[in-house]
Amino acid sequence: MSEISNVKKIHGIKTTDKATLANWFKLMVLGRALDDKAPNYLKQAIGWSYHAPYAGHDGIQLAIGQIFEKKTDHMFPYYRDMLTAISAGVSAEEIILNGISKATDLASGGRHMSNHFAKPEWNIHNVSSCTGNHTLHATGVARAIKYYKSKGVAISSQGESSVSEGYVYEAINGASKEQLPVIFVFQDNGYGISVPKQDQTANRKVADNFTGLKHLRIIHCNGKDVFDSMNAMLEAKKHAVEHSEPVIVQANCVRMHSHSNSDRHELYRDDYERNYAREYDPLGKYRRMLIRYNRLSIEEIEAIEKEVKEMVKAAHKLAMAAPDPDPKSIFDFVMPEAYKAEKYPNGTHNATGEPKKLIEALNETLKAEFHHNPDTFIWGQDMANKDKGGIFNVSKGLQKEFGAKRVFNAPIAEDFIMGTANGMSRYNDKIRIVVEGAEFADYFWPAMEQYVESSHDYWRSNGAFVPNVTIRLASGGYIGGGLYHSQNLCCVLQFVRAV
Ligand SMILES: Cc1ncc(C[n+]2csc(CCOP(=O)(O)OP(=O)(O)O)c2C)c(N)n1
Repeated sequence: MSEISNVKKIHGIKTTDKATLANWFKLMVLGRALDDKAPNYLKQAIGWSYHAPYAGHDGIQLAIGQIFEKKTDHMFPYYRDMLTAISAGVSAEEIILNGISKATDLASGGRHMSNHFAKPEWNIHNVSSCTGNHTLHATGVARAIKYYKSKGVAISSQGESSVSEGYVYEAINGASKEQLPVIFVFQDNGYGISVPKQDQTANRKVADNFTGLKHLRIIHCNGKDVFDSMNAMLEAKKHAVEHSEPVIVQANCVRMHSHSNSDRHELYRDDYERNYAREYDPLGKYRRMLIRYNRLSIEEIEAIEKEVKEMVKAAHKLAMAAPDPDPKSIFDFVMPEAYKAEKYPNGTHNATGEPKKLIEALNETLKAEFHHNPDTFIWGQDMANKDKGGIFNVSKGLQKEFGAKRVFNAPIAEDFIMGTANGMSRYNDKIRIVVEGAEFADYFWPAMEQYVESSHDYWRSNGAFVPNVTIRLASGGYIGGGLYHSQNLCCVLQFVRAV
């Protein structure tokens, strides 16, 4: 068992301070009160149609929220991260507004699935339900954090099973290659819905799958224990910031309840296992420790519990009175206004009066825009190679002129190319990104996941975020290399639709 004085300092506050310990307890009690109350909204047909209870993940979630600094960090919580959001400062009312899909829900104005927490103004980002794909966004925004020399970190959080997704590997490989300050938290509760983790990967701790990557620190902790989790997250942040390196935090948790309200874990977990998970209850353990080590008296603890009850009641009342989304607003924020191509009107002919080739025009426009806007970036496969200028010559001379930090090769990982563009453009509104989405248009398929994701960010965030990304794809040029070097992607997309 961890010692109560184990955590030294958090943002200059000694955590053995009674006030800090009491505040942690209050946040944990508040989180649980909402976690336990959420299913009632569905039973009463009010909303909260999706709820994934976090009970059993309390230590690590409290710690993620506590180390998050809204001025400098960027956070990507997953659907089970209710306490993470509360610990970061999201209020009880805001959690309920999200749960019951009100118009004033901060994450999406009630558009997104419930239990997907966000607060854009604090850089707590709205993530999709496509589990774990925000690892790419966290990596992308960490690229901006590093480029602009901010002191922050990006924090991505997910369960251990979704680490099986290829894009998670792409994100961690890319973060290690670029040495980016991003923390990947794996909250390991042993299951992906009903699938035990031994069906996901051979290692018992999925973080061990990444031990061979350079510039990557891996920290293991007990995600059920507040102090061990705080130590782990503090160390992770310190390391990521001081060394500009990614860190994986593998946090061992238990899932005290079913995966979600549409799952029944008694169908695949026996009584013994369910009791074992319940007995681990991190909140109960923390409460007992506070009393045993004389940090808070029973009376003080009960006063906090009473105060939280009142807070939840008041939050419920306010959230219930909040407006529902207007059905007429459903078509708002489907597509941002189309860009008007009027900035460079006179470039259709070269100096000798000949019409310009498309490749020349693209190359010149890119250069003009890179001069005009210092917050412009481009990356892709095989496009930043001295005098070669990419396989189609479009990027010729760009890296030489604008440097390797703004113009660079990406790994052969199309989803990474797209996903980190989406992520980096979250850093601020000035950033403009061009990606060569694939070496030939036909190879864009692996990036479809992030392409689709990016296409609904605007709607899903209720207009709060649109990725400022231009995708350039070359199709039909040079060789006639069926099946994969001469297809026009638009035709293929049409074909798929026709089927
Ligand atoms: C890409 C994708 N595939 C499948 C799903 C359906 N799904 C939702 S949660 C989940 C299990 C994820 O388990 P884990 O990552 O361990 O997180 P936990 O829910 O246990 O916290 C699955 C398969 C999804 N949301 N996204």
